[in-house]
Amino acid sequence: MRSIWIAGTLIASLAAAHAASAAEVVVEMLNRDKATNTTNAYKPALVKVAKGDTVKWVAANPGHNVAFVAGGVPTGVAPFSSAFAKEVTYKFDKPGIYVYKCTPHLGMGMVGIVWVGNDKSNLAEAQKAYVPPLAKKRLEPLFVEISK
Ligand SMILES: [Cu+2]
Repeated sequence: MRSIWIAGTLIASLAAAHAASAAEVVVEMLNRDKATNTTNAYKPALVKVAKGDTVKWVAANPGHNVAFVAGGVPTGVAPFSSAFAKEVTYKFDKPGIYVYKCTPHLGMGMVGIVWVGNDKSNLAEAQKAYVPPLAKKRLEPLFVEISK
């Protein structure tokens, strides 16, 4: 439940910070999130941004990347996959829910969501996008947070 609380707090603070202009939100790629004792994790796993904002994933630990999950992003968004162990940025110009994964650690549950512009229009599709069981389990509380 702690992770849900963290995500909720983050959403509240980001919403306040994003009222004015485009911003950059940082997500860490970690071998272990010590706060939650979760291995192979994005921190935070759920970020809420405004349309036009950029997310920067920093390679706090090497060996990870960021790749959109097929069917887990708004219609018309091109596939995206970053290089391993490198910081990467992506500018979110289209509202909606973006489910992403770490290519080598998807089976270990390394997934995250960027939620853009409060848009839930692809929620059902994003929930149906295939990910292995552990990843699905980690996405569940994030989808609950978005569904509120
Ligand atoms: Cu990884």
